[in-house]
Amino acid sequence: MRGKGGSMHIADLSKGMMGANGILGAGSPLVCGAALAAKQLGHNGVGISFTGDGASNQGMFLESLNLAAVWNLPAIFVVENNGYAESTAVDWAVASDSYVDRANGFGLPGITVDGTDFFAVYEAAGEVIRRAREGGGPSLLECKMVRFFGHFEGDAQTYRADGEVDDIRENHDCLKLFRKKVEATGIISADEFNTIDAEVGALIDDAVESAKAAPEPPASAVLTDVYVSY
Ligand SMILES: Cc1ncc(C[n+]2csc(CCOP(=O)(O)OP(=O)(O)O)c2C)c(N)n1
Ligand SMILES: [Mg+2]
Repeated sequence: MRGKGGSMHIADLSKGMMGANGILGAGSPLVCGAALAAKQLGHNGVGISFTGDGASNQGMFLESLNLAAVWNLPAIFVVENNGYAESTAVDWAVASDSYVDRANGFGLPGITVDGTDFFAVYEAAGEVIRRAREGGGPSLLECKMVRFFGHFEGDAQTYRADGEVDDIRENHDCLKLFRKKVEATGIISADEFNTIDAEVGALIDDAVESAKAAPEPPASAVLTDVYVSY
């Protein structure tokens, strides 16, 4: 909150967003809890967890698949497979070639989809959400992704092939691919896309400028916005 936690600690309970988690894989059991609550309370909610290829090797994630299947929870486990966990390529760390096979081992159906294709993700997500809402239980959705950046600012990425990042930026940028597809239909014109790009760019520039211009917080604010008081 207010820039104190960094990317690991973004949460917005008012939108049902339970928060990112600095402990890899720890979000999955929480999502089982949310899905159990939805089932018990009889509302239409679906619990959805987002886990990286690395985090999905955590025991908690695999236990959550099992629990969700045993309790037939309206839970969806999205695996964002971007090929790397820090500097470890997925082939070095994940025994199975397919996350769907892994899910099948726990009794869950799954779908693998090109995660850079907005429309493919939309369709596949719709299918698994529908299944969960109709009482069909949990599913896994593997999104094949790419990684534009290193693991941290200044990561030299010596573990990546020459030209790999240039290629994915050129050919597998989900925003470029979305624009190409939508422009071809004529639903949104090139001019409209340029206007949107300029507006969003200006919003980001303004946010950066105002953050840089803001006064340093006083020492007395060190504990505010850090803990939620329930
Ligand atoms: C339990 C635990 N072990 C190790 C770490 C350190 N760590 C932070 S990110 C990361 C790699 C995560 O890889 P992946 O799940 O593929 O996510 P990506 O960075 O690709 O989004 C590791 C090992 C951690 N935060 N929590
Ligand atoms: Mg990864």
